[in-house]
Amino acid sequence: MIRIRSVELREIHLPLVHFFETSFGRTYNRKIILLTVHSDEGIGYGECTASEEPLYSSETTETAWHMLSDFIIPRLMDRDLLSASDAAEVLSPIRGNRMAKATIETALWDLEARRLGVPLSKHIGGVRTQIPCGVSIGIQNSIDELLEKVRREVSDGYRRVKIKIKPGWEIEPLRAIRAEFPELPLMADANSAFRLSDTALFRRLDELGLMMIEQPLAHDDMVDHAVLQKEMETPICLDESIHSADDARKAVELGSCRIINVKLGRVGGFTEALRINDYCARNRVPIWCGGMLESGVGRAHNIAMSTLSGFVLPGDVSASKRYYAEDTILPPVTVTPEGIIRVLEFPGIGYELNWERIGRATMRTRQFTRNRVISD
Ligand code: OSB
Ligand code: MG
Repeated sequence: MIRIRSVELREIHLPLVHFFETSFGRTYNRKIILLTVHSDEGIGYGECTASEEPLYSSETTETAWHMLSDFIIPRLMDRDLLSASDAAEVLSPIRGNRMAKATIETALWDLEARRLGVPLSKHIGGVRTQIPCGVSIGIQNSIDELLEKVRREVSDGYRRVKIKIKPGWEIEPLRAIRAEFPELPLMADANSAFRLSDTALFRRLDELGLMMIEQPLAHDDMVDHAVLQKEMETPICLDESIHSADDARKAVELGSCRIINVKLGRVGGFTEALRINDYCARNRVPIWCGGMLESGVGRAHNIAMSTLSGFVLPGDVSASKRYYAEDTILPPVTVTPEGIIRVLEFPGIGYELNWERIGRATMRTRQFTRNRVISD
């Protein structure tokens, strides 16, 4: 039984070490909501993965703050949960807003794991003690700069390189990487920047032996992706289009993709991620953990999710120092020269919060206790 006593929301601002550019623009600074949940038995932490602007998803940091404050936290505080796995059902009448929901859903799983004294990875049924890591490299100013970045990541041990593509930045950068790294596990993420009328371009990419192409077409599409997948050999991986296990099933049945990127925020938390894992493991659809430029708390949740049986491909889960000079957790997440992260064996997410760093980054906080807000 989990009886929530209080919840704290905290908005922090963190500068990225380097800007991150996708087909929809550049991010220099992250605005992140951290959530702390207290129950009679203990504490849990969550991080909201919504972005600053509604470009990847319709959610933003600000909409998540609103949804958490006015609907999600009050609804969860209104009743006792038998377990963390009940939270998703309690929140199901609230449409959409999955990143906002996942902020507290993931915190409740952390709380429950701590109360049981087990690592979060074990509590969700994970089977790995270490996870293989990939990197996501944003759009660069030149091919030379891109190649320089790829060299650094490969020499740091990363097992897979993904680059962001957009119209005009696709074949050339990918060919340049392929020429220098013929065997590198390489892939591209378009973040919905292309149309079905670009099919000829994707057929040309088939020559490069990419592991997959992520979300080439519209963010809400499965039908055109199925048409495109039939026209090309390279597997399509869906990201933006998949919000639930039901979406995963539909995409697989339609032939819209052969691989799925799972993000805890995009699917609303661990309960739905576990359903996607089960469906995909049963149907032999490889999945991997996507990233949203998370700070340490979100990164730690991603590490736990990546230990599930279906996560057979390296994900976008990499070292803290690639994103932040000083992370919100201690120790920061590190990657070995072999390109793996060792899963910590402490209870819950396994990392301590770096309150000194978090304190300096905090822009506002809000406290909630059972049935009422006590302070702003
Ligand atoms: O599409 O996977 C994506 C970052 C922000 C929004 C969307 C995406 C990404 C990434 C970064 O690719 C992954 C990471 O956290 O390293
Ligand atoms: Mg993506």
